[in-house]
Amino acid sequence: MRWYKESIVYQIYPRSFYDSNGDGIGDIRGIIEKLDYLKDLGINTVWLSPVYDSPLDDMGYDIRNYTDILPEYGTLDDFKEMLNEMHKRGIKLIMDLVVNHTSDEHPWFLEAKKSVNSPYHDFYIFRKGKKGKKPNNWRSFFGGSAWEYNEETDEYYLHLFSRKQPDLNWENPQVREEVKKILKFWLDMGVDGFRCDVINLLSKKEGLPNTKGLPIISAKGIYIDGPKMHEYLQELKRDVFSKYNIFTVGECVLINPKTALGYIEEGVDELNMVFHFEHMNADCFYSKWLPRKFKLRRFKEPLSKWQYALADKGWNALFLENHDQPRSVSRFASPTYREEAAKMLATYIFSQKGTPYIYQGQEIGMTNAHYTRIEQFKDVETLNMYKSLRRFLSEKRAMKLVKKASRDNARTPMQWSREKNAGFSTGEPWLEVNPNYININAEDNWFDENSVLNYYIKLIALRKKHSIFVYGDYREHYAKSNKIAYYERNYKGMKLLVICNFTSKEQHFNPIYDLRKFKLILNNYQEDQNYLLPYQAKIYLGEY
Ligand code: ISL
Ligand code: CA
Repeated sequence: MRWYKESIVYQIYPRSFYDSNGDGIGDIRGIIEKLDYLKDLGINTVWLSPVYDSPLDDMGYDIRNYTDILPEYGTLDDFKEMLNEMHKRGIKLIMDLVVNHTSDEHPWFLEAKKSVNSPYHDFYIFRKGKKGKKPNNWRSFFGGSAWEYNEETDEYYLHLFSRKQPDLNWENPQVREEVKKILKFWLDMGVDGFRCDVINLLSKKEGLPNTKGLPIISAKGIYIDGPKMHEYLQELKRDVFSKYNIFTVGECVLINPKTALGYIEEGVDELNMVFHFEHMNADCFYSKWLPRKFKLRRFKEPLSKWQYALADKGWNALFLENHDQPRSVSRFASPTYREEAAKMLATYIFSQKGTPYIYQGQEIGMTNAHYTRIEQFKDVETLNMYKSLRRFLSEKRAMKLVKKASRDNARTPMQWSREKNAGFSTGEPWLEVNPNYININAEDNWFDENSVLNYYIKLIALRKKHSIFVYGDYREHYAKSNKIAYYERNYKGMKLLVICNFTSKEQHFNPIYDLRKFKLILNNYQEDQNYLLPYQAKIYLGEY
């Protein structure tokens, strides 16, 4: 059974989820305490962002030891207990697999950088500079050159992310063997799969040629979806993945459906599904750092394109948020209608065909951070970008961009209750809590029957009850509308209609079908007229 199709995933960013011991840092025992909350929400899979030993330059996406837990998060025994408690509740666990790079404090790198004769030197990508210049023109995703000088060997090493995240050399078979050992370590413990971090960056084109054109975008075929991607993934599948009944989702930078099918098409199954980011450009040009006004068509078009392209061939991963993206209600809707919009956005995205991913706090409609000073931000990308932006922008303008785009928008502590620090911690939180927790928190949501949380609970329950949500095929209406989103799903003589208003005005539209023949199974308002209220969302089910 392809169980991943019936998964409903909840992403936990452990540092900001729940602190069990008052040190201001979320931890594994904190997750254990909140498992009943997740069970009540109705999710059946957790994706856990990294809890491995790490110096935290990139908050855990820089791993120092792949088979141990960072002490501030807990111990391996805590981890095993958490896994066991999840399984008892029917919740599967997928881990974050970060193997494009390690931390520069990983023992392999500490050895590698000492000498060209070190057995670990070839675990990483070292190159001589060219006439005092960097080996090539590649740029880091976090700004600046992707090369850092290493004095001991008089070479540069490649880091597509921060300089504390040296890229592994996947050409080296020993690296691949080590990765397989890591995978087996966790899978043999009972872990149910992996979210594979920037997986389509593993293969770098031979000779590491310069990119020509816009940075990063022009890296397709060079270090994005490079020439040996299939070889590497096939090897992992053959030696590890195929031996377990697991779930894999690859995070893929700048990917299109055709390339994605190369990895995920049923029968190929190198990965079960991928995350693409095309709809994340609905309010920016290619990158969050180049914002523009949100436009519904720019949101719907890529999502529909993926729905049609994958249809019966592959499987979609559906998401609005993660730990790298600003909060969806702050980006895609008006703050006046925060609750209506949070429910509407959930209806729109999670009723499509694919596996839904809810990022912690999204289910109560959490918003972007309130920060106004750069000192309040902790994320390495944010701080690097701020420094670069300040070279040509005033402090005010740079801050405006940072406020909009920072990854810390998603990383403020989970808002559990009206208690001090939103009930996240009794100590000083590692990252400031958003003061709007007085109005936005899980406890109040729980007791309010019309809350965002209770809407998510209903939506998830419907998905479990009617298999049309999972298996129905997808057909879009009003594709060109910048105001409403409307699509249908069809399965075994049933039809589902999903109709959403993305504006703060009433919208009149032709419903296409005779709605009297359908049952309204979900509505984010009490009222039900023959037009749509601001940010209204409705789902109808009927035989057809
Ligand atoms: O977050 C981004 C831009 O703000 C993306 O470019 C992001 O860096 C990219 O999607 C890769 O993300 C993943 O790998 C990074 C890590 O920092 C992210 O948290 C992770 O999701 C490096 O491991
Ligand atoms: Ca703690």
